[in-house]
Amino acid sequence: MEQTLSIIKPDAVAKGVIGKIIDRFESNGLRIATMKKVQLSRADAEAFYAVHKERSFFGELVDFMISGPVVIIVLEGEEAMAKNRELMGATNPKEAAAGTIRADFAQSIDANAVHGSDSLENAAIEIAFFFAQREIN
Ligand code: IDP
Ligand code: MG
Repeated sequence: MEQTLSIIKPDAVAKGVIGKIIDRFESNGLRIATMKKVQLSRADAEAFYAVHKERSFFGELVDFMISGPVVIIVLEGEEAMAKNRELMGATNPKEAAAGTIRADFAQSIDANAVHGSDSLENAAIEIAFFFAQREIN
């Protein structure tokens, strides 16, 4: 069993598609191990996306991630990390395969509905960034 981190980003929360996105996970064999809806601080967003701090879009990304509440989810299941990335679709929704979360719910490369850990190593780091072990079940 693997665990991975998903974030339903402010655009998708504002659109009212939290339930529709969670349904994609549960319908595809991913279990919700824990979740919470939070407003990230600027410091939270900068720390979470620190790997991207040299990228040209870092400032925009942080501004976007704190523009409204997000839903942070630990997904669990067989090959959860790769399965979640597959369900998400490509970073740019215009390039995302039909039927993926980003193709169906996202408009642009910055407001792209969901985050998903990109490796098991990063999944463990990202889960620990947001949750204490006792909150995960
Ligand atoms: P991922 O979310 O598919 O893993 P990453 O390359 O890790 O994509 O980028 C992190 C996030 O940064 C993306 O989800 C998107 O919100 C934002 N982003 C990536 N590339 C661009 C860009 O070229 N312009 C604006 N935002 C971007
Ligand atoms: Mg990424």
